[in-house]
Amino acid sequence: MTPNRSNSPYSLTRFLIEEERAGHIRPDLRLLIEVVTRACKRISIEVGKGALGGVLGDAGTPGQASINVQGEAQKKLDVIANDVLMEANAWGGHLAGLASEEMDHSVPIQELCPDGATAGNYLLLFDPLDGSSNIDVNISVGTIFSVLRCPEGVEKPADEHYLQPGTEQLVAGYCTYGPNTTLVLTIGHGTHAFTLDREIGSFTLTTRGMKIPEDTQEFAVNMSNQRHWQPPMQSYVADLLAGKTGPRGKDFNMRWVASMVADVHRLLTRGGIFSYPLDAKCEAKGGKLRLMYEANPMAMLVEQAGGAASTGRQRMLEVTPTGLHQRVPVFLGSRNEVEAAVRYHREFDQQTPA
Ligand code: P6P
Repeated sequence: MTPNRSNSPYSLTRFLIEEERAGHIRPDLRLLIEVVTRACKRISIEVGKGALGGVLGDAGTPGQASINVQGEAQKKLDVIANDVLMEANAWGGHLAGLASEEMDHSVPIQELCPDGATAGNYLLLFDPLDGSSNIDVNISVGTIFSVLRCPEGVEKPADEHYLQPGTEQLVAGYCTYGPNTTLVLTIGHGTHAFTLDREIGSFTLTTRGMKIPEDTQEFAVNMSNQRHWQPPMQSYVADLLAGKTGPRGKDFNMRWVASMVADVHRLLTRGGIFSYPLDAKCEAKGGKLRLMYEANPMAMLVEQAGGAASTGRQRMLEVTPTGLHQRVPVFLGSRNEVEAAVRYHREFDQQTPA
């Protein structure tokens, strides 16, 4: 009897094989995605141990915190997640190199696997555990990743070979470790969600073709920075807060998880706008969030779901990178709301002499 395939769970592997047959991805890129998502399953297990796994709290020794290139104290799970992704990708032969929020510089595959892994065609960038300040209070965190093509003829990629605009991304995704573990992935043909079936250890397709509503009544921003914002952001949010009685003519709700993966997953699921604008505290660094492994992959996922992503003054995916850990202001989510926020910035700039 032929099994009733229509009822069998639609696994990530089956989805990727069908995308390969459709000519959307090459076999080596499909295998790279499988390696990265398998590492995310391992990270989900480590995160899920919580206090029982001795993995909470700060990395380093008592009184001697471990500080990463961002100047942030690393959590134990930041280091664990980074190691899981490095180990998983060391021997596969799919990568030419990788770069992480947790490491000062990119790592060519020859250094990652000295016994001569074959250099592959791709560059992998990731934030191994975004939102990790939430770990110790049991709030959702996640892994964000992005895949670029290694430039032709580059055997041993260095940092400058990663500095490609977001439009060059071949793959973008995140895995959120929350009440359930969900992978959200794009290979340039829509944004799709896969939920981890823990009983069989497999990601199962649960939403094909996520679509972000064009309008929203929900915004996500850290309001405690309000007094530090630039004038266009002050005006934009003041009008949101004025609600029905103000120029927007409708009331808005606010959410801020302080875990980008959680906030973005919400707006991909039900609409919204996520903002981390320039403020007096982060302006000198160019912003708070990182372009290459936070803003760009999220921008690709959001655009592929019909949303928009901007720095407030430029389409995110068209920013020309100048540094591996470059920071940018971020507005992304429901298309019409992002365009509203951009309009406040454009009108301010037009009225302000250069
Ligand atoms: P704040 C987490 O550290 C992160 O990089 C993003 O995940 C999150 O959106 C943002 O920073 C939170 O920043 O200033 O609210 O703590």
